Amino acid sequence: MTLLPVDAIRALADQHQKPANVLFQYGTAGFRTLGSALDPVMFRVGVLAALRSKKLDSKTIGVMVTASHNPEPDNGVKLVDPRGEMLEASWETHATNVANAPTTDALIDALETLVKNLKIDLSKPAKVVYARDTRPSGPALVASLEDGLKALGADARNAGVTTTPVLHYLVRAINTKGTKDSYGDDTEEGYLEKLSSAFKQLVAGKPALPPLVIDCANGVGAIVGQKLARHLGNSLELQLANTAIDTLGALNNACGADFVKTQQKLPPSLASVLTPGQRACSLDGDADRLIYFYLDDHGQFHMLDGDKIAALVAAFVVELTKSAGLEGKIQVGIVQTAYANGGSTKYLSERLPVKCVPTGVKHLHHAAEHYDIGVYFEANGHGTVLFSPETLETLSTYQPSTPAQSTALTHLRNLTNVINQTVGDGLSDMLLVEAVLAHKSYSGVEWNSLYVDLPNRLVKVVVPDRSIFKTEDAERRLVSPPGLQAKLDELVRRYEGGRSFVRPSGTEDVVRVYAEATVRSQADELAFRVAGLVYDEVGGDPAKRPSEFL
Ligand code: G16
Repeated sequence: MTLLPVDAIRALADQHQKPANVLFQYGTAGFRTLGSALDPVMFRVGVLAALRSKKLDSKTIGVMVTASHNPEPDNGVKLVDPRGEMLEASWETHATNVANAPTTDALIDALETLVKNLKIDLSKPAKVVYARDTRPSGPALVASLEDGLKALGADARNAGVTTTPVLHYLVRAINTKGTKDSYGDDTEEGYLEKLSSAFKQLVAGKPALPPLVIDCANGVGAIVGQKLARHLGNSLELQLANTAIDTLGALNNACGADFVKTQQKLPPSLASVLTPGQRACSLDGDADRLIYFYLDDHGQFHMLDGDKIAALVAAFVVELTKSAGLEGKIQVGIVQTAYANGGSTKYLSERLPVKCVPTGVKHLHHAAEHYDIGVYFEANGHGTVLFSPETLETLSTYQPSTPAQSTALTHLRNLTNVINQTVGDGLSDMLLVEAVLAHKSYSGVEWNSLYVDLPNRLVKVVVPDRSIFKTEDAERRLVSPPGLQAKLDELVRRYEGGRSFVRPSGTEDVVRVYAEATVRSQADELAFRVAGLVYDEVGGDPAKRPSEFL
């Protein structure tokens, strides 16, 4: 029987010791905190990734070193399962336990318990592929991760500096190589080729759209976006902005998808770039989110967020299934979270089945798998479209009876290739949106007019311990602290079209407050009043009470 290589683990673990009094948590998208605190976590994630691969019969596991939308001093790490999806939930608990083992001895005990309880066959080889974004703390953290992989003797492949969605793609491509489910060539180049050739076929014969401005958040999207632009040639002209990946402090700073979504305004750096009517979009730091926007003739800013993307894409997919003669055979459904704008939920649920799940791509992804074609988007621009295996089979074997049906079927097949079905992908989603706009001859104005957003406001409240906030009903109601939800209900009742909820963030050390109402000033006021309630509940310093509008 093969045993854990305890001596190798001990020797390397001693170089990555966990400080006392720090607690790590595998949250919404893995471990996320200050990059300077993550060294011991990285080592342990390396060991864990190797064990996960052994457990899954030597399938390749992915590790992504990124803190996505967070500010530059933060970093993070998440594990990717063999089909390119997020780590199975039960292993999140194992990851948290292993990360918090206080000493090397305790770590070895925790690993031995895990191997025993999960019956992991240690004689199996371990295969891991990893990548990082452009954060300055990335190289040192990758070195710690490599120590963890080395301790278990894993066969490790470094995919370098690339986007999170490319890493997800690589994991699935590696694990399906040479099978009937082959996902594409297992390189970044293979990813770019797959997406761009599907896009070119989708827009063939359509008038070229005017150039698209992409705010790359000064992150890795600038690198991969540049390569994508070359692959696209003249099928779509990309104008990359915010590409300063080497400027300290620039990442996600006053730019990027999170800035645009939360501030609901143009990144100041684009003020001199964007012309009225021109389409633009923002990626986030690792290019897994996408938010569109444009300025109208009066210079007024208009945002097209994840909800608007879902509405645009779902309508197109439904239209194509009808035109292909597949109506009734393929059911399209939508998955949203509590952050979905009330306007979008009303619009979509009048047309299609809509499900609401807790925040986090992993929750949306699993819910979307229950539909034949599942369109899932968080309002923050994180999402994708999933085609079930049966739907893919139908699309490949279906015999159209008219030329119109045949054309629609070809478009659907191309959509399955332009879309990164492993995870939300800013660049892939951008090609998807551009293809739909080209087909519909829509500018941002027509797209925006699908439905009207209710005014809304998102506020962060810093609290000493966010773990006291617990929710139910897909995070729409608080169960703890006791009594707070009743106060919230009472407040919300006073606002026309009012809706608000409170939840602890899984990626930042804050509690998030969302509010919407029929009128802008009321949405703002409601958000800040609810934030005030949260603040008082935890006994916050009255001098620092959230008070922007009160
Ligand atoms: C991550 C998750 C998203 C989630 C976001 C915010 O995004 O992948 O699903 O919406 O965090 O989560 P929370 O409100 O719990 O902090 P990203 O782009 O940072 O990876």
